Amino acid sequence: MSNNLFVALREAFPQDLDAVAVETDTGLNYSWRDLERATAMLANLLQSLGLPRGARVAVQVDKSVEAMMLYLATLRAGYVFLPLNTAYQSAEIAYFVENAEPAVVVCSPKNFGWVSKIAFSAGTHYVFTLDAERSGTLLERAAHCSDRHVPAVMQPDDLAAILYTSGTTGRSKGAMLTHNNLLSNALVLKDYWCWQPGDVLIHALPIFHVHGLFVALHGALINGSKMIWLSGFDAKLVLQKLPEATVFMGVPTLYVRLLAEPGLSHDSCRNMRLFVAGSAPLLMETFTDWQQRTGHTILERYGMSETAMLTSNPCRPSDGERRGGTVGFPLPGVALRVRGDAEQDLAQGEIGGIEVKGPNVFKAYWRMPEKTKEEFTDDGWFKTGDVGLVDARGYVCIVGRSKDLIISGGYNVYPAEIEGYINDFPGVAESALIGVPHPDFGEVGVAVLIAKTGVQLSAEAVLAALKAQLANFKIPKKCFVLPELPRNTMGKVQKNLLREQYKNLFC
Ligand code: MCA
Ligand code: AMP
Repeated sequence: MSNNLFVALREAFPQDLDAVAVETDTGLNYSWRDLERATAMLANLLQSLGLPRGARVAVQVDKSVEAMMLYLATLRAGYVFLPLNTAYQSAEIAYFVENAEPAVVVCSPKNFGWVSKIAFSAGTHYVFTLDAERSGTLLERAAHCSDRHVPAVMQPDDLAAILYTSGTTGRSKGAMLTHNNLLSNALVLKDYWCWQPGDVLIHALPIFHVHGLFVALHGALINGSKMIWLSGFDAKLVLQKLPEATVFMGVPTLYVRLLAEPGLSHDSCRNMRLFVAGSAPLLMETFTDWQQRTGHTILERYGMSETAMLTSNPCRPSDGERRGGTVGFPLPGVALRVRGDAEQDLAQGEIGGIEVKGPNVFKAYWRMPEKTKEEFTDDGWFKTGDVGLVDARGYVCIVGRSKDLIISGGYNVYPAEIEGYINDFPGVAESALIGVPHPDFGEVGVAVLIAKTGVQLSAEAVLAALKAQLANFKIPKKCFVLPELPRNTMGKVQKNLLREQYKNLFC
């Protein structure tokens, strides 16, 4: 039996391969046979390149069914998929390419100029293009390949994907996820979330992160479920599609935006079975508003790029009730503990660092053995960097993070990275990026900085410089030049005081 994740997903395809597997918001229908043939052709293209075992395929393209097929083809061919946020600019891409050394890069035609320059100079031999209108050199080349392909035989611990998730200090780390990490999690969620015949998923998330690429996509595929495939989130479009679907997954911002739609009602959700939220804290207000407006109770779950899904509120009533403000119970097979600073196990209700173990927990960070060692305990538990507790009924509650991280609209923003860029701006002496509440994105970054003596700094100029270098979601929503920064007795910037000072900026 091959442990190739693709084989397990392929086995779940329905008998009738001519049934619709994906229906796009542009009115295109793809059958399961289309998925089978296209992934075979793309896998044959990849294998025709003579790539070494474990070769990485880095992809920075707009969301499309073909991009999804490229992911499945990479698994099918036995290579390692490396999805990259479409908002990343050249400095960010240069880092990922230098760190991961992909054998193949696939980018959008509009970025081919600068991406190919970075890739070729880093030693990548193949750069293809793919756009969201089904054109580009990747498909042109694949069109000549056979639509028959025997999936590569993989071992459970063979790499399937590398997902970059920045550390609180320094540069991004590549979380190495194996076929078994992903397959074990997909199978657990299929059962725990009661996927059933006839389920239809609205897929409105990006496919360069775990939520959209693994939790949503694997969920539908491993159940042989049709997907209504949106090229991006649009609240009105989701509302229009709800009566045709049964499952929706989103970050809290998506729920906040849907609640702002007058058409959201019990009636518009009458066909729906399950709403899942995660990637960032779901406010109790959103949880209760959703119940009142739709009659549905959102199922909140907790995961990480390093672990896929860790905990989940129950789906079936026999597993318990869904409780707002909690991320539910550790999933079957996941062990979770909360420990204090002295590495002692804490009793129920006590707040400490969340640590986990399980078949879903990643192997290591790519080519960073020291960083990997730092983030696992001596007895093999992964330190999530999240702070929380397990309450008297066994529900896990995340109350904060020990890692300096801002989660904005579901995207992670690492202050250390942004502060580095701000500090490089001429005339800046020091800076601090803090997260403050935001009604739409949940939390956004606000930058404060001090100028070198005698230098006049313009906050607008600093932001403009950042916009030219960094992905747009990382750009601080506000920037203030201050005479000084609050420090503790150790001279460390007191970000908690800054968060307090600016907490009402957007609310
Ligand atoms: C867009 N902008 C943002 C964000 N998205 N700024 C901060 N945070 C964001 N998330 C910027 C845009 O560049 C634009 O700035 C301005 O805000 C308005 O953009 P808007 O049109 O509102 O953005 P959008 O295109 O509608 O996107 C918002 C979004 C998107 C749909 C919420 O951010 C999104 O799809 N988020 C989901 C991310 C995700 O999949 N997370 C899962 C990670 P300007 O005009 O200056 O360009 S996986 C994970 O966390 C773990 C493993 C887990 O548990 O799942
Ligand atoms: P990532 O770095 O993209 O893997 O994001 C993982 C982080 O997202 C976790 O370590 C948590 O800090 C956060 N996260 C994911 N799901 C939730 C949730 N339901 N509630 C609060 N934080 C969450």
